[in-house]
Amino acid sequence: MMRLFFLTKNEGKLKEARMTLAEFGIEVEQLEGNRIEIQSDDLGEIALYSVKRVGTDRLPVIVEDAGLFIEVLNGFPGPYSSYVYRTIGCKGILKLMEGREERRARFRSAVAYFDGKVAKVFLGEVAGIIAEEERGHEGFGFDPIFVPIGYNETFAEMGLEKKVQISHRARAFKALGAWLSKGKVNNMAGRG
Ligand code: ITT
Repeated sequence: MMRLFFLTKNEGKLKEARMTLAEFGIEVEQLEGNRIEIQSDDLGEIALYSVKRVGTDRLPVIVEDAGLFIEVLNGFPGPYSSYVYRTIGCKGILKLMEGREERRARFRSAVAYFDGKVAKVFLGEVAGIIAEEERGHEGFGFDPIFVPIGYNETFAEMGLEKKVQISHRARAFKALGAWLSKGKVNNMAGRG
């Protein structure tokens, strides 16, 4: 069984990564600590820069940079989602969205992988709308105010199993899982 080391302090991210990669027979172990984050509008660039500078001998290592991009706010909070969540939270976002008809938003995820030589980034996103009020208690971050397209429940109402069918993070981690599985097959073919 393959094992990856995920540098993150976010337990919610860790759970979703584990659940998604388990389907590929990949195990995820948490590395605790801070990652270096540059400022950029591009989550892929942020994640790639971070992963190359983790400075661990526990490889392969992954990091994830994610964010909520609200259309009518020109993509805010985007790469600053973690900070905005800690400062104004879901309530602050709802306040900014008060009286607005246009409520489209998307979550984006960039998962970056580094094995000491090869670095690669995988992207995922999910479209939805910002709810009128907070609903639900599962998940983390902005889950109580995000309703994915085609659903009536927020991510916080639907819970983890349903969320990982469609989430930005699950999509990025699935792309990583597929790439790693393909590599394994190729390596075995090479050996044969
Ligand atoms: P690490 O850097 O330690 O991994 P973090 O939470 O600081 O954890 P980010 O910088 O990627 O990670 O922050 C993204 C923020 O965006 C996160 O803290 C949430 O507030 C929000 N967010 C991202 N994905 C989310 C999701 O699936 N559900 C709810 N909120 C999410």
